[in-house]
Amino acid sequence: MEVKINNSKLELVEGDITKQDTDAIVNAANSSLRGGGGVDGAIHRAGGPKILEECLQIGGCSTGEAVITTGGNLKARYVIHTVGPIYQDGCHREPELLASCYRNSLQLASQKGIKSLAFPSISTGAYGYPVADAAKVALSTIITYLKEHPEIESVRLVLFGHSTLTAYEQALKTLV
Ligand code: AR6
Repeated sequence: MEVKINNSKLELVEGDITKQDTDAIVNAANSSLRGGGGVDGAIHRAGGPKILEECLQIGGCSTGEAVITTGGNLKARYVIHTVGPIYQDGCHREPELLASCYRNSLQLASQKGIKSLAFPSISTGAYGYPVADAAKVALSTIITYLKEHPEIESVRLVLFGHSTLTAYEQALKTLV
């Protein structure tokens, strides 16, 4: 599924984020930036040790914030590492913190002259955020940003598995 937000493209695809040819890919990291499982593990495996070296130099990242490294051996030139909230019950600032992840990642992209980026579904794996709720937060935050920032030409959500893709498609239909 693909929509236009002014002149920018927003697309939803099923796939593996490590294979994307966008200028940057976004990692769903943890605050230590020392790597982990899920999408974090896949990015470090595919990108090689250079990314972890840079992460260790940065030293850490708070929930809702984002930092940037080069892309190592990946096709993408940069990896933006952001730390999603661990879902408790939805009443512990989870939506606000998840929105910050997307917004701060997009702001870093704008600052670095990155024109295309790919996001995974942040927080909906190990961190337990219900996918339908996370999809609404992710897409509404991205759409708001793209409306004000035409310098970002394309945002791709790379969803792992068909049910996650379907949840994002349903959320997007209610927003555009
Ligand atoms: N490409 C795209 N999406 C993927 C891939 C991939 N290669 N692999 C998994 N996903 P998660 P979180 C999906 O757990 O919930 C790590 O250990 C996955 O199916 O990667 O933010 C970190 O170090 C799910 O839909 O991230 C943290 O400790 C989504 O990516 C913690 O997990 C996010 O799942 C972060 O948890």
